[in-house]
Formats: sequence, C-alpha cells, structure tokens
Amino acid sequence: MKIIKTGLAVTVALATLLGFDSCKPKNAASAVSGDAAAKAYVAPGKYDEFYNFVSGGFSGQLAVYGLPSGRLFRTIPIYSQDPESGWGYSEETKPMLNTSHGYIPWDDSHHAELSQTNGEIDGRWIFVNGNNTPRVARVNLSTFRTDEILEVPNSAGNHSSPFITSNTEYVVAGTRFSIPMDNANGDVPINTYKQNFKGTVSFISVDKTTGNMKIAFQILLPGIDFDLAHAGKGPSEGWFFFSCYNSEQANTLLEVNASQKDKDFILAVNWKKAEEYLAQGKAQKVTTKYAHNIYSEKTHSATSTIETEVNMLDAKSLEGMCYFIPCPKSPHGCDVDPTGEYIVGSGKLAALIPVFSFQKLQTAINNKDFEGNYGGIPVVKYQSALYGEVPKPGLGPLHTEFDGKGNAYTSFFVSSEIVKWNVKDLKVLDRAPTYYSIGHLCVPGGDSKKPNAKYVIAYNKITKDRYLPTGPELTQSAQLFDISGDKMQLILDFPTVGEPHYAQACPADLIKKNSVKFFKIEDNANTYVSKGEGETKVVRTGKRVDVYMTVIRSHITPDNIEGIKVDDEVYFHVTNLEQDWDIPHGFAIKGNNNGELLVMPGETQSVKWLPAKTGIYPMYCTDFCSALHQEMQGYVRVSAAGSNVPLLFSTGKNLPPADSTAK
Ligand SMILES: [Cu+2]
Repeated sequence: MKIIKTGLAVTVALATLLGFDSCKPKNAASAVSGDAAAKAYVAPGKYDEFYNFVSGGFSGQLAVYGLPSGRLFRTIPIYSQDPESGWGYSEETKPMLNTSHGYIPWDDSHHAELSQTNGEIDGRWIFVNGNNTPRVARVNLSTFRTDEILEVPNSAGNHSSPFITSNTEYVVAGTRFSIPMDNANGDVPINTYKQNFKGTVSFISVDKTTGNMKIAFQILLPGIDFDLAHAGKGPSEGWFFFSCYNSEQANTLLEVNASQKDKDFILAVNWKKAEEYLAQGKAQKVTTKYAHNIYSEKTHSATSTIETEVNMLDAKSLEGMCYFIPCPKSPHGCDVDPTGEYIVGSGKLAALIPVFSFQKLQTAINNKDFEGNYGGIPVVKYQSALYGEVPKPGLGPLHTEFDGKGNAYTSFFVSSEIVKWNVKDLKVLDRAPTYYSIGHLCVPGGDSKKPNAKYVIAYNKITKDRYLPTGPELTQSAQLFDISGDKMQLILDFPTVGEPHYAQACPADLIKKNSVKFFKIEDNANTYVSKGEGETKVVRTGKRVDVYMTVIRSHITPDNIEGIKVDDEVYFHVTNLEQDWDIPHGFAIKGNNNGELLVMPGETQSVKWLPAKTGIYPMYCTDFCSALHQEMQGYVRVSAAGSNVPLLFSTGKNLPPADSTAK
C-alpha cells in the first residue's frame, strides 16, 4: 500500500512538472524590442561574426549556421546517409558508417564539442556523439567533413559525450544505459539488472597533430545511467565530472522508479590518477569488438577497422580515482565555470541549482568526509562539497553556460526560460522566456575558459505557434539573445535541422582562414583516380566493370559506353578535374537504386550500379556547374548477359556513320 502511494505521489508531481501548457510563457508577440532586427541583420555579401554548429538530434547530422543572422550554410553528414553529398552512398564513404553491428544508415546525434587548446576553442575540429549505437565522430573544420568515427564498446546510448579536456587530450563517452559488458553473457533476465548490468565511462585520446582517436581506457562503474559531463579546468584540471541518474537501478518505468531517491550523483573522475593506474598496468585487457573508421584526404576514401580490445579500470578497486557527489532530483546538466572552481549540477525535477566547490570537494576527499559508498565508490557528503544553492531559480534546470564575467545562464525546460545568475553570490539577475521548452543553450565558448559574452542561444524543442505550420511536424527552433548588456534581449528566431540538441559557437575568424578551397589533383591517391582525360578507361574483370571517368565543365569522359551486360557489377569512379573553388560536379545514372555522387574539385568518388535490364541508360551531372551544364551528359548501352557486344568507350568519337542520315 505504501509503495503504491509513493508511486502515485511521484506521478502527480511529475505530471505537474512536465505539464507544458501550464508553463508556456505569455506575451510571445511583445517579446522582441525595437532594435532587435538591426542586431541580427547581416547585409547581403557580408559575413557573419560567428559559426554556430548545431547537432541535428535525430537527424544524426550537424548543421552549420552563421550568427547573428541565423543563416544555414551547410549540413555536415556524420551518422546518417546524406542525399545532398552522397555521404554513405559512395563506395569511398560507406566504411564511415560501418560498426560492429554492420552498416548503419541513420543514427541520432546529441552533442557537439569544439576542440580546445589551453582551455580555449582552437577551431581545428568538432566532435559529435552518436547516441544510439555509441560512437564519437571528429569533423575536420578545414573541410567541414567527418574525418573519423570511433565506436564505443561496453556502452549503450552514448549520451554523456563528447565532452573534452582543456587541451583536447581526451574526448569522453559515458554510457546512458548500463548493460551487461560485451564479454559477459548478455542473455540474462532484464530484472537481474542489479546483478548483471554495469556502466562505463570511456576516455578517448586525441592525437595532437592528426586528431586521430583511440580508446585510452574505460572505467567500470555501477549499473546506473550517465547523462552529461564536463572537464575540470584551472584548479580542477585533471578531473572530469559526469552527472548520473537512476541510482535506484530501476529497469522499468524509469520516470517513476528512477525518481524515488531525493538525490543521485555527480561522478568526479581524477583522470590523471587513472592515467597513473593505466601506466602501472592496473587495467584489465577486455575483449570486445568496435569499429574505427578513418577518412583520408589523400585517398579520398575511408577505411573501417574492427578493434578487439580495451583497457578497463575498475573504479571500486582503484582508490582515489572516482568519487560520487550527491546531486538532487535526477541530475542532467553538469557544467564547470570558466575559473574551474565551480561545478553546477542541474536536476531535471529540481527547483534549485546546487553549485559545488572544487576546493571543498578536495578538502572533503582529503578528510574522508564521506557519507558511505555506492557500488564501492566513496560518496562525499553533499554539504561538504556544496558551495551553495541558487534558490528558486525556476523549474527543471537543465544546462548552464557562462559568460566569463562571473555570470551563469541556465536553461529551464519546464518553465521555458533562461535564467541569468551570478556564480559568486548565487543571486538571480535576469530571466527571459523561450518559445518553447528549451533544452540546451550556448554562449560562444561558454564551456571554455574564455567565453565570448555577446550572445546566448536557446535551442527549443517545441515551436507550436511560432512559425507557419508545415503539417504535423513543425520545425524546432533556435533563439538568439543579445547578452552584451545587463538584461538578455531576444533578437532572432531561426528554424533548425532536426532537433537542435546541443550546439557550440566560435568566432568565424578561427575557422574561415583554414577553409580548404579544392583538393590538388596531383595529390589525389584514390585507387581509381583519373588525373586527366587521357587516363580514363573502362576495365572489365569477369562481371565487374570499373569505369574510370572524369568530369570537367562541360563534359563527361567517357560519355558513350557500350558492352555493359545485365548482371554486371559496375563502378563509376568519377574524378572531378576542376582546380577551382566552388565547382563540384554530380553524377547520376538512370535507374540506379544505390544513390548518386557529388564530387569536389580534385576528388574521386565512386558509385556502384547493378544494371538489371537491357537498354540505353542516360547519365549526367547533377550539380549545376556552367552555362552548358545541361549538355554534360552521356549514355550507357546495356546488353543481354550472354551478348558479345564489345566493350567500347569514348567521348566525341562515337559519331554516326557518314551515310546514316541518308534514309
Ligand atoms: Cu557539372
């Protein structure tokens, strides 16, 4: 009876907290003041001041906007096939979507994190998590392309990722779902969660020069849910903080069963200590299977390698590496201020924001000021680590970013607002409604040592009446606020690609100077490159036919091909011979049910085609490239499987016989 009562009480409380309409901000129309348009206006031909990299949520991609205009420049494909660029369709890019589960054409991405040097954004790479099938990707910001995707084993739902350390030494990945480890028997009853399910956080090292990633070690933890994370900096350099929930270890109806305890935890990891243990050989080599995919700018191709081992450090038996800090009401955000002293926890169901002090945490650890242990890991007393609480800031705090001037900006999902508060005295300074249900928010550099306090951007889950309706699915939205003054000022709404989950922004100057304009054809090391029209050819090897093709304004070489047969496996290897900026060519052939290509200047990309019927198949360039783009076309003749039509290919030579028009 008692259990039922508690359950009901929690359900009622949740319903109140999560009820959307009751908390919807009023007076939406009057939220924008007179000079807002001028502040967001970027004149035609002028550049934006910031890049804003916004994760596409369930689209699995990363969208790139300019700020303050909110103009969308590009969608960078990462975890999903992309019909704009051929990503995941071309033979060269298919290996990037390989995993230990095989080829996965669509995933979910939540967080984007720019690389840092000395705690400041350096504009080299941006890391993005693959949420469903756990992966971490590295996007190269000189090409705006995904260069690397690393699968994370012993994990499920890679949510607390890909947050980084001050010099990009590590990208982390914390598992959302605890599960039986990969090398254990996973065929167990789900209700044996408490015995059989374990959690991990992974530390992925990043090579300083190439950016290449490697799982340095994983930490074995109790079976709970890890949510978000941030690295320490300054005094807390060498530590990492992860929020976690479901310390109840529930395996069903988590909305009630994982909200039973008043507090869950922030996990504090001393990663310098973990490095020492690793160097001392304290890690166990654990067998598993995970894909490591790398795209090369030299070969314009990806390789996928299956790795089979990780180093596992057991948190409960390695002293001084991990500590839990109690944190109220299902913690979500876990943010560290620019000084590195304050750690902000945000409980999804809380009505206050706890701020922890790194210094107090260290004192508590040194004094063994523990209230006990959880899964063998010491739990520091709440009051001993607590700097203070922001009282009554709003309902349902989620995430906090900082302006570098001593202020914090916290998003509140339930009460749909951003609240600005002072980190030292914990006083609320300003609040601004968002339209509606803000998740993450972003200040350019807002989780680094040097935020740029010009804007805060809200990423909202629900737009309802904010835009023209588009059927049952409405756009999600970002909202730009000027924060250069004491009060936040809403200046722009802009629609987003998929769900704008987390995002980061940085000054455009950090990135635009490094932008690659085209690839040098002489450096192209693709196996199937044709470095000039003279190198084009069609090669038959049994049923396999390789077409070495070039494209340049405004013809295809070869543009007449005969001798292809039904049941052949044909590969068009298309090299774009242009050596100029902004001249991609496309390639498509009628009836191809695999996809098309988009080929950058100097690059080679290949598409596979399985002709199933005899006939003539036109092919053409799909990217409007010149006045004679429409002339950029050709034909392939497909004959019966047993035919003896010879293999012929040419451009400009296969002319009709002299008397063919006589009739
Ligand atoms: Cu073209």
